[in-house]
Amino acid sequence: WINAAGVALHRDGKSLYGGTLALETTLSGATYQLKDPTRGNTYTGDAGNKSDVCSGVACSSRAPVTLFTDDDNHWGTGTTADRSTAAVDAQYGSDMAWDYYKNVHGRNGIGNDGKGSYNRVHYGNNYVNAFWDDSCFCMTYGDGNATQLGPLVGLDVAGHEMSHGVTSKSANLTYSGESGGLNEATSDIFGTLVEFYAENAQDPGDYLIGEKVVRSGFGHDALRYMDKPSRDGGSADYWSASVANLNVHFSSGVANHFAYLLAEGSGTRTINGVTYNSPTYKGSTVTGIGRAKLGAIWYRALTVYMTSSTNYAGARTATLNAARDLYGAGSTEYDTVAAAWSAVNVN
Ligand code: ASN
Ligand code: ZN
Ligand code: CA
Repeated sequence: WINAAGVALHRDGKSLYGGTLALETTLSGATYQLKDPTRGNTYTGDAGNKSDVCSGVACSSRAPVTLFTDDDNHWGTGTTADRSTAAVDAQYGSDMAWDYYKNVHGRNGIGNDGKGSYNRVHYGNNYVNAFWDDSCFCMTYGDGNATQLGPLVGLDVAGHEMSHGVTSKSANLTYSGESGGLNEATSDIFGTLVEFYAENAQDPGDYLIGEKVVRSGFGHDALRYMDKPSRDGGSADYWSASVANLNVHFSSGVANHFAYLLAEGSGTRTINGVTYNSPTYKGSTVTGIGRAKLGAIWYRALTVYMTSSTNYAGARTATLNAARDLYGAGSTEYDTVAAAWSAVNVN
């Protein structure tokens, strides 16, 4: 129980996807709880492979959330044989999302009110999804199935889902049409920035979504690809009038592609060992301004300028306004926001 710096960790967990991780926990009597007093008491519980019974937003029953406990404060084993292992990943995902929003954007929790959320793992039976739910202000993770996806507790997936909570508390982008694509892209952008922020050698930052979660039967090595979203077989690389008719996880492609181009630029590039090749609508060249400025611009656009009905044209205006506020109207950053949107045919 020694971390990379040679410091003994008194509380840690062996995760599924991220190696051995430091955890903050709560001692209650003689037992430790998987509840983090340093991050708003965010906690993780076992849903016992039960499901919510809901019709729309009205639920007649909810899966249980049995708080994980441990006697020696060393959690999980690194495999699914121990039910605590996926809980370690989920709690870590919450930790990194909390830290990213707090330390990078000054946001105090998902709701910016200092309050933690909670996670439910082992939801349902072979449930192949994860979701944020505003009504419980909580995160839910399925175990996946044997062939397509494993347990959905990957760091970028966690960051994606919790960012739905941030969107809900800010722009509240309506989850259909172009605003729905922007809602999804916001979660992919910040899920990715959370992954880069964590600097976990077992799960380095990349512009792929769900690369840790997919299994060979899925047919792709990630759920989504930001450099060229059409790599997933369904997402749009460029805006057109028909983008609004796509599923929100595919119409998001236009903004994911914008975000990649804004941060990294067009053409080929290798980052943390992954090679990308990002095209542009008319073959223009975009020179990236880096991930930190992407995050600052998107966060300000989301929390200051976007509204529930913002569409792609409105997102262009919102991010230009944000770039003007942060860097000035004649800045390279402002001009690159314009160039990156034009490169995905949003003018
Ligand atoms: N995992 C999905 C998502 O967050 C759940 C959904 O379709 N809303 O996008
Ligand atoms: Zn989503
Ligand atoms: Ca990723």
